[in-house]
Amino acid sequence: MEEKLILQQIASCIIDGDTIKVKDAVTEGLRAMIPAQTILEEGLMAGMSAIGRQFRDNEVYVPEVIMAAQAMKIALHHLKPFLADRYLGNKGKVVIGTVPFDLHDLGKIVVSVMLEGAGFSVVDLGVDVPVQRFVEAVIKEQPDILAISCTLTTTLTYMKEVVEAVRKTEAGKGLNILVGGLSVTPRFAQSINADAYGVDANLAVMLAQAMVR
Ligand code: B12
Repeated sequence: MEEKLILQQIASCIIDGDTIKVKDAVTEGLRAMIPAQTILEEGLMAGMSAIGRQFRDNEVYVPEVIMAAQAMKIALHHLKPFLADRYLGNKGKVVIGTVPFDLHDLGKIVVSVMLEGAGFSVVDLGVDVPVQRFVEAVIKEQPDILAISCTLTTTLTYMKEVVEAVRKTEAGKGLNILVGGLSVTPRFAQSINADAYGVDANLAVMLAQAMVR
């Protein structure tokens, strides 16, 4: 099958929330020698953007979006070994999490997978992570980078709280803090004293690499 068609099929599996077919569709893409990065961007993310537009326009509702997110997670899990170059070695440690009360998971997962692919070891704290948990993780893990994700405009204020609380600790003083997510802007990132803002996962990787260099 032609590359474009396979990618469309992968995107359709995400849009339809087809948690069974999506794995086969990704496998077919890999067999057809489509680069894992292309499958991620032009298949999975394209599907997620489409469902996002449908959600915005009230064409689909929360259950459909949850199914799409489920399919995306399964696909990402399947694709991960092909994105990750295990021979790159350890480039540094990243602790990542989503701010309190924000349940949006996918952007953070994509960033994590891509960072692992670039040779970073990633400690993923999950979603709706309390401020104190970020602080404890920074003290315990002593990472090179703290990455914080925020999707909802209403939870942006917690990103500020996380940065402030982490900066107060010894481990957090010189720590590189990288922020991103749909509601974050470069200006906001600067206003809360984050070190960098990444608009997408590719930039997240480039910024993380620059931070540990
Ligand atoms: C999927 C989804 C959900 C799912 C989440 C499932 C899951 N497991 O993640 C569910 C159904 C649970 C959900 C719920 C809600 N959602 Co919602 N959701 C979406 C949707 C459709 C897609 C988001 C997504 O996953 N995109 C794909 C990922 C890969 O993209 P991304 O998150 O942008 O991440 C990329 C970058 O931002 C960046 N990035 C992300 N994190 C980080 C971190 C760092 C450090 C860096 C550098 C970069 C980075 O890199 C990523 C990859 O390139 C969007 C619509 C849209 N168009 O985005 C709405 C959207 C985000 N949701 C919205 C809303 C309002 C809600 C609800 C309040 C709805 C409701 N009325 O109940 C609830 C809130 C629940 C909560 N407390 O969090 C609004 C947010 C508006 C706003 N600005 O605040 C949106 C924009 C829809 C809309 N147009 O109204 N949602």
